[in-house]
Amino acid sequence: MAEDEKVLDNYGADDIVALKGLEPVRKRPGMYIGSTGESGLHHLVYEIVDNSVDEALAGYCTEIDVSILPDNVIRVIDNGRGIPTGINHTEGISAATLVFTVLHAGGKFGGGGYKVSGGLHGVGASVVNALSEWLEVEIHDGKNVHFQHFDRGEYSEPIKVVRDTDHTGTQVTFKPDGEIFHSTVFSYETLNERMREKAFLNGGLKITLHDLRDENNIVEESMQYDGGIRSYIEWLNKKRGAEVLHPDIIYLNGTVDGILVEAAFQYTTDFNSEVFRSFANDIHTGEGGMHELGFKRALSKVVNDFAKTYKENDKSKTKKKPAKKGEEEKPFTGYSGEAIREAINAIISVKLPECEFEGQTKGKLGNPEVQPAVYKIATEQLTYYFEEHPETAQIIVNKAANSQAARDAAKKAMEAKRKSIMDSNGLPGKLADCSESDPTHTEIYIVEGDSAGGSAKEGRDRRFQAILALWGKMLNVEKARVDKVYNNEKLLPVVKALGTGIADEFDITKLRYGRVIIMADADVDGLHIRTLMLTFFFRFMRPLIEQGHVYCAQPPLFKVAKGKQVRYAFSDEERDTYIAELGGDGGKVDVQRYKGLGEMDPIQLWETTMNPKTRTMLRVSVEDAAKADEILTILMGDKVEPRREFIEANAKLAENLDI
Ligand code: TTJ
Repeated sequence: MAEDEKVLDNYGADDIVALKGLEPVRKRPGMYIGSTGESGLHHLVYEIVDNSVDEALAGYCTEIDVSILPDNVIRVIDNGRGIPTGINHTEGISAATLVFTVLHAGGKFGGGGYKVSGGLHGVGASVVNALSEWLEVEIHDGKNVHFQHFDRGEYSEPIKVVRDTDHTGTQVTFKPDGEIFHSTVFSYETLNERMREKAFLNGGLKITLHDLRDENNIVEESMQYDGGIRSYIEWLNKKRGAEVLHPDIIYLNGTVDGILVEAAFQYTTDFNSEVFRSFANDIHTGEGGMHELGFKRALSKVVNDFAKTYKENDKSKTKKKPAKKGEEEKPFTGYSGEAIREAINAIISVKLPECEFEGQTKGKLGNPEVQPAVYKIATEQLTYYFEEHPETAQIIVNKAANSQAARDAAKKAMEAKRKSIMDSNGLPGKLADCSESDPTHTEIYIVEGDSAGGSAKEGRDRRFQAILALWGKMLNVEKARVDKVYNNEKLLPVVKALGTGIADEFDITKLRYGRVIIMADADVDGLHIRTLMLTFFFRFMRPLIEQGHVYCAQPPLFKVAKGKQVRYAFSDEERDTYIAELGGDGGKVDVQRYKGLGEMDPIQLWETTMNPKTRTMLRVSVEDAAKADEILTILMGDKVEPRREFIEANAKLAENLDI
């Protein structure tokens, strides 16, 4: 008994040391786990699980069990060798106790091998201990169960044997500290996603996740993927609903200078996407880095080498047919990396003794030695794979050729489009500019359609009125994304003509016209273009609206005439008034309905819509533009409910809009 007390006293002294060592963690938790929000909370679990994954990587652990217990207590169990419990000679206390009480103690044990723990924040079990209201560890060494309890990182009793056992493994149970975390409620989904990723990245390892918080609704899933990252590719393709371009998933792996490299990829038929998912020591590197770079270089090299060989073989076969003059083939310089990667779905995973993470979000692998390591393994094995599977190689090379051709064609078309839109002054070719240049006097009419543009051009006062006719395919308002709209052939000339630039670069002092007037038909198409233009101004040139520069022209709907007497009506009521007025003496009154601006001759257009002395114009307010933005968003958006509500509320408009 006395001896026990003595031991206890010794540990009492260590107790203070342990607390001191972990004090900074409780003082500034964000420094160690990134945040004290959701992400930091879940990080605690990963930090503990990673220790078991390390044991699995060392080849001694095959199963990890993670449970969310009632009251949001977490329990992690593995079937590894168990944390060593013996006395550490330098420190004079149990190695297991050190793991939970000394910062970065994890690295001191079991040197060598690959460690996924000590990654992004690199903190280990002691940080979890410091940030837990309580934590308990049970170590099974095949004979005895060793147990220790901690409160906020402190212990008052040493690790001790509590019972017998016939197996080995480690179990850690902890309750995150409500004094530290904003919320201590775990998300099953978040943990499930991360555990699945771990299971894919460590093929064969079985991870089971249980949610035992609600006894009436127990949730549990076991994740084990013998195919590792190959299974990951398969799973991702299935989840995306992507069709594959070739049946086999290409897999490579190897080790160079202690760097373990694994990559798996498969092409899909989704030609707008290039998916790269990379990891370093199981940590997702969202910003890529040296491993991605090495892989991409290798892929380009091998695909282009094969493409060249195919072309040479092809040429030697068709030698007898000499190329026509002027059609001489250029030497093959290779497909671009982008063309080669189009439609790829790839995962790259490296494991190395120590990762350096850099970049904005520390999501980029910086270790320079990783690039040549990945490059070497990937070029060698991919070359071998292509030789062994010529059909797959051919599919991939053909896809690269097609992607390159499509890119070249698109580039050419873009270049031609740009040239046709802009003339030599950098102004849109379709702009009929005015002769004055003082923006306090000038105005620009943005007109939909060539015929209306023609009338406006003829009818205007060319001294201060400029006309920009928009042409090209009517934008599909429902489908067009506004960010894409910017590059649209309809809107680019507007940006250029106004001279202000957009978004962050918007500069009102560069505005070339004091009044920007949208002149569109009073029909559905006109409504489309107005909504789109206003949304565009609202999002990208808001000060233009705020400062009152934007107007909508009001073309008349009817022409009411009797002989030389002419009235223009802007509504049904007005039309009827004029009919009564002109027809008062019984003569024949002619009523013409304008279906579009194009139906008006230049003089009529000037008189009714463009002459500052006689026209009516509506100045667009920020509220008007915001409304347009809202309508466009609802019509384009993928949320069904607001769209249906909107359409129901605006049944008439919806009918007209044909949606
Ligand atoms: C270290 O090298 C000697 C044999 O045991 C190795 C070891 O520490 N294995 C180990 C640690 N397996 N599992 C853990 C572990 C498990 C959990 C849940 C938590 C922690 C901190 C460690």
